[in-house]
Formats: sequence, structure tokens, C-alpha cells
Amino acid sequence: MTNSETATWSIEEQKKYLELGYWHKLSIGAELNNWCKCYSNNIAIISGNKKLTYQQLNQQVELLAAGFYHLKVRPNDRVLLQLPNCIGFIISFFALIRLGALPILAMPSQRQQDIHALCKLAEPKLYIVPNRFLGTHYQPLIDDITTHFANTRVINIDNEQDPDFTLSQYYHSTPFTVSEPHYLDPAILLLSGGTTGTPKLIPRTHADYCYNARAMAEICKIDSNSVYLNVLPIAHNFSLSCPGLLGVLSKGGCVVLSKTTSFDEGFNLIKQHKVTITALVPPLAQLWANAREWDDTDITSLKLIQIGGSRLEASIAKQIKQAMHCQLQQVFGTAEGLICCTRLDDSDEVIFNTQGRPISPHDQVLIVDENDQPLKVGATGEMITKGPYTIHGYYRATEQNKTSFTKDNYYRMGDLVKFTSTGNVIVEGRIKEQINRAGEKIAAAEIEQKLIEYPSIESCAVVPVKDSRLGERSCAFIISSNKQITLSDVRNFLKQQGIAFYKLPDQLEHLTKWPLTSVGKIDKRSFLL
Ligand code: OOB
Repeated sequence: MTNSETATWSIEEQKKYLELGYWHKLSIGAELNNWCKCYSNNIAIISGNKKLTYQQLNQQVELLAAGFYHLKVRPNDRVLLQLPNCIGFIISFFALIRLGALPILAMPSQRQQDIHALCKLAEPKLYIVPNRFLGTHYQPLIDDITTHFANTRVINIDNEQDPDFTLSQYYHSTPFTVSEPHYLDPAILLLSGGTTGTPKLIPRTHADYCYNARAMAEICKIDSNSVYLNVLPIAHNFSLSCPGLLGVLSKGGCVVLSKTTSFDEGFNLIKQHKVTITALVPPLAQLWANAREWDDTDITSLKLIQIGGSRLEASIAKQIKQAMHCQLQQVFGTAEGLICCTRLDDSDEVIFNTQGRPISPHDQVLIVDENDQPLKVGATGEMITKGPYTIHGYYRATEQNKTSFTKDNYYRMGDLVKFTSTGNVIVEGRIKEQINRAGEKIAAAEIEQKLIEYPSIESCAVVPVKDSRLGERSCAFIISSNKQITLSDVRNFLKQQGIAFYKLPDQLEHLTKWPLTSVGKIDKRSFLL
């Protein structure tokens, strides 16, 4: 019996994915145990001057799982994990999974507004958070949670005393017993990029998430000699399982954690640990490639650079490949499931100009018009999808699920896409009201709902604007009797409301009236500068 709170795959689909070997009848905790036994003396994780073998990783996961059990964490309990790239994240993540508890993977950049909403939605038993990291102080978030959520216990890690957040003070040696989770139970709750005012949680199951990671590991030819540099936040699906941490561990490779996204740190880690693969968002990849003009650190071990999360221009893809002297892979994916990517042996033509194709032969992808009618190959329309690792519904979100999925359980990506004659996809735009700021997603609705509370703002619209550095920046258009309101007024106001830094508008424009569509709605398209 599974305990999924959302719709799941049909019995026929389940049978098929098991027979094809896509799904294993194992929890992620059991998979980790097998990997650790198989590769016991290989180095699994490197962070700063700490190295963990697979065997040590498994032991520490077991000790922390016992520690969490001692703190009364039980199967199916939620635990909010908001840690940067550090060993503590990895051990906590696997320890919770081993207990059958569900880690909610918040990003270090998220602030009070999101964290509060997540606690309300998922009622976590624990909230694991540092006191500060890279100039961010988490105390206001901690105070908010302690005040409003009596059932959520805060585990606050002091970065001064424990720069790698190892959580060893919580390790416990008394054995515990919990029943093994079903392979189709939710294993983790990922955060959705979001199109609404409140965050949505993506329940990924043990079997589907491991398949996603393994399929990507195979496409990227990961083996026990692979060294993966983890630059992006480890809580993101791209760096967690595409192939990321899980894909690399499934093949006995090594994951090197980078604390920052800077090329100084990145290039040095590549040189020091002979990194073979890394994953970046387009603006970062461009920065790193530009730095190669004067930086001569030896990065010749690097074989593959994956780029995804937002649009990559063909001309920039070409520049990056030339500057980094390695293969490039475009990745167009979503935390809800579907991942498309170019393959290592594709031509430059395909790699530079397309976002590749689905990773599973059983991904079902349709390009449809406004009435969900499939279009012919080459036409641009909305991409909808279902398959062996795409969700059928968000966690505790009955209303939202009615609009985010079609009647026959396809997930609506919200992206405008076309297929080329070679079967690769090209992302042409999107219909969801979202700003993709350097790979970080901002729901226009969330910022609009807050802005309207600003004294004297009568109405507002937040839209993406093309930006040479970020890909897109966010621009707030407002109608207000007070023409003196400035960008910094608006940003300060939103910051006080607990809105994350990356979601603050980059630009402010005053209007006196809205351009309207023929049906009288605000015509957001006319703002797209
Ligand atoms: C990744 O996942 P999310 O969930 O943060 O965002 C998904 C959305 C897509 O629907 C699309 O709008 C956009 O991000 N996107 C891209 C893209 N990759 C993602 N738009 C244009 N070109 C691309 N290559 O962003 C994600 C998850 C796993 C792997 C890679 C990215």
C-alpha cells in the first residue's frame, strides 16, 4: 500500500515501468545502502577539507537517522530543510529519507514569506536552518516560525562553530526500527517554481526520483571515475538528480560541493579534484566562460558542462563551449518531472540550437493549442507531459491540481515549445505568468499580491524584461496617485514583508492607465519590452 496524498500512476503503467526496469522496488534509503556497500571505499563527498567515503557516508546517515528518531521524527512526518551546499545537507537529506520522513527542500535564498507558507501547508516537525550563511541572517525566519508554529522544532546550526553544518551533535547510536517505505510513497517534497501567490510542493516518489537520476547518469556517462562539481543550490532538482548528487552516487562517483557560485572557487575545485562534470545556469556559464579570457587555472579535467534552468542563446552556447574546451549539454527540465537534454554525441548544430529530447523513451510529450488539441510537428504550442517520473498532482493542493494537470493526468509545463524534424525541442517562450531570473523563478502573482498592499498603489503588474546579464529581470508597472514612489521604496517594502531578495523587482515604471486586451484584461504581453 502506498500513502500518496495525490493521484498516481495507473496499475498498467506501474507494471510497465517495473518490467522495463525503470523503477526498482526499493526506497531511496535502500538504494543508498546498496551504493554504499558496492562502492564502500570510494570517496563519495568532498566539502572544503572534509572527505567522506561511501561507507562513512552511510554510517553518518544511520547515526543522524537515529538522532532524528530520538527527536520523534516518524515515517511520513515532514521536515523543512534549508541548508546551503554542505555535508550537513546531504546527511540530513538521506537520514530523513531513511526514516521515511519527507524532507521539504527549501532554497537558502528563501525568506519569511515562503518559509511561513511552507510551514502552514506542510506542518513540519523540524525546521533545519543555519543561523547565518554568506551574509544572510536567518534569525528573523527562526523567530517567525517559533512564534507561529508551536509544533515545529527549530534545529539551528551555528555556522561559526560548524562551518560544514555536520549536525554531529544530533548523532545517536541507539538503533531504531521503522518499516521500509513503499517505492511509490513520496520520498521528498521539492519546491515548484510557482505561478501563484503560495508555494507548491512536488511529491517525488522513491522509484520515480531514482529513475530520473539513473537515466540522467547514464546519458551523461557517469561512472566511478566521475567527479561532479555541485555549484547550484543542492536543493534544486537540477543539482540533486539530473544527474547531480543522486545520479553520481548511484554510479560510485564523487560529488564536490562548492559553497559559492564564483568561478574562482569553481576553477580551483575543478583543478584540485579533477572535476569531470558540472551544471550551471546560463548567466553563470557565461560569466565562467568570460573569465577564461584571463584565468589560466588548469580545468582540462572538465569533460561536460550542463546548462539549464533558463534560455540559452545559440551564440552564447557556442562561445561557452569554445572557452571551456569541453562538451556542452543543454538541459530543459522541471522539478515536476520531465527532463529534456541534448546527448553527448549530438552535433553542435543540435547542441547549440535545441534543448534536446526527453530522457525516457516512455516520456509522453504533446504540444497542444489552447483547447488541449495536439498540434502537428513543427508548430509552437504548450507542452504537456506524463511519464515514469512526472507527478500527477501537487502535495495538498486539490484546487491547484485542477488547473495544473489535464483531465488525463498530463502536467501542464506552461512553456511554449516546438519540436524540430530531428525530434528535439526548442523552447520558444511561456504562457505561465512567471519571471525566469537567471534560472530562479518568480511568480508574478505573488509579488503583485504584496505590491497592491503598498499605500497608494492602486493596481500593478509584474512582468519579465529581457536582460543581457540575467536573461530576464523583473519589472513592476504600477498605477498610483503618488508619482514619487521609487524602486527602492518598493523593494524595501517587499523586503519588510519577508519577500526573498531575488524576487524584488529590478525595475519600476509608473503608468496612468493599463493597456487592455480585447476582453478588458490587463494586456501583459504589451509590456514585454
Ligand atoms: C528547472 O526546473 P524548475 O522547476 O526550477 O523550472 C522549470 C521551468 C521550465 O518549465 C521552464 O520554464 C524553465 O524552467 N526552464 C528553461 C530551461 N530549463 C528550465 N527554459 C528555457 N530553457 C531551458 N533550458 O529549471 C530545471 C530542472 C531540472 C534540470 C534543469 C532545469
